[in-house]
Amino acid sequence: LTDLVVPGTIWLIGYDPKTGDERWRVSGLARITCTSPVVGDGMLFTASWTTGGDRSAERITMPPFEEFAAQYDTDHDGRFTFAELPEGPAKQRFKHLDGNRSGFVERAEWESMAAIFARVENQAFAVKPDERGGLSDAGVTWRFKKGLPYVASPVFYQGRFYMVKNGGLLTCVDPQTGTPAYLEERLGSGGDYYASLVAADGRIFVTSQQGVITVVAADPAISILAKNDLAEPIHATPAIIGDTIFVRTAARLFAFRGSAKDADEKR
Ligand SMILES: [Ca+2]
Ligand SMILES: [Ca+2]
Repeated sequence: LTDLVVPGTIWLIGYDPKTGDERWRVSGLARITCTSPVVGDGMLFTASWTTGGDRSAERITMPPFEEFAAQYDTDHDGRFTFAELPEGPAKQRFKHLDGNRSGFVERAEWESMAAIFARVENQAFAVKPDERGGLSDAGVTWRFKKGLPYVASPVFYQGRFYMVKNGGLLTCVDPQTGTPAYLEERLGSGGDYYASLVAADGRIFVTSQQGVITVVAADPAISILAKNDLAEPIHATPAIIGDTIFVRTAARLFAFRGSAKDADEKR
């Protein structure tokens, strides 16, 4: 059975590729999901994070329409103009809120966005298919809310699940139990992480937007093997073909190949 798996706001949805019909959905994604899910050990894993979605003091919530209108709908026409909204998350997202581009945020628009903000979850989770190959909330084996990536997709490699949080914090999770082998270990290379994690030859390659590729052993304890500063921004995910890793920086395409000495050691 093959499904087209599409992560979006709140929902991870599986479609029948032949008909486009929805076959299943699982809840628990962030408001904006940039990452791709990964598979391993007969499960599907996903991790997503967006500002304002953590269950903390910084979580963005929208008050009921009536409550907000009583305070800010100053001309009492039952909708908000940009000028009426106070400084804050709603005003910052005015274009997003005004879905029908009327120039006003109407009640329905306010309420649908409020429902999204109430439902989003920044988290990683693992989900097992049911006997029909469908995924649902009932099949979720664990959910994990730390060390989450924004743009960089996680990787499943040699029986472990890895993800990198902006700032250069690497987390390794046991895919069976959802417990971390290590949590938010500092790679020492800050900034954002756009390139997805890739793995080969017992190593995880973690690429920062500032251009540093940190090579970490695929072990249950953090072990940094090398750091390579390519001195140019990197947004693209490195590609591994055979014994060569291709890296596209802002201005160049690099190919790195294992040295003859390495090859000898492997024999
Ligand atoms: Ca108004
Ligand atoms: Ca509108």
